[in-house]
Amino acid sequence: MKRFTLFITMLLTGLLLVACGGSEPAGPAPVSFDVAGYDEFRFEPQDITVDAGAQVTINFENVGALEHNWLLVSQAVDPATATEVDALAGANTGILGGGESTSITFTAPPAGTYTIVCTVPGHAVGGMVGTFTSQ
Ligand SMILES: [Cu+2]
Repeated sequence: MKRFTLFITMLLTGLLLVACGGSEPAGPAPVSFDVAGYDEFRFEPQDITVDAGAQVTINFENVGALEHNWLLVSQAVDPATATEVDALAGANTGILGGGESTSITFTAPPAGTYTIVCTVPGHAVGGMVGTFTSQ
């Protein structure tokens, strides 16, 4: 009888391991944001908060007539002189003409605070900046 109990215990343990073994720990859920760029040198929304490591999609629309872009740079970079070269991997829409839109997807950087900026000369100084928080 004890052997039988042991056998059943081992069988159930085995089944449990099989049932649980296949599932990877779930990462943060993907997120997406619709962002508009305005000729009044602002983004809407201005600030974005995500989970570190999440897949982030930015659907960026230039609703103005001027050229604009949306990109993410380290806080060490001065927004006033930032260029597309400073963009974190994948976090750069490229320059869009008035009325154009595009989508980009990138992996949210490690926990910290980053700067959103439009690198068209004069726009960041005019206020076309925001805060991107990975948490
Ligand atoms: Cu701009």
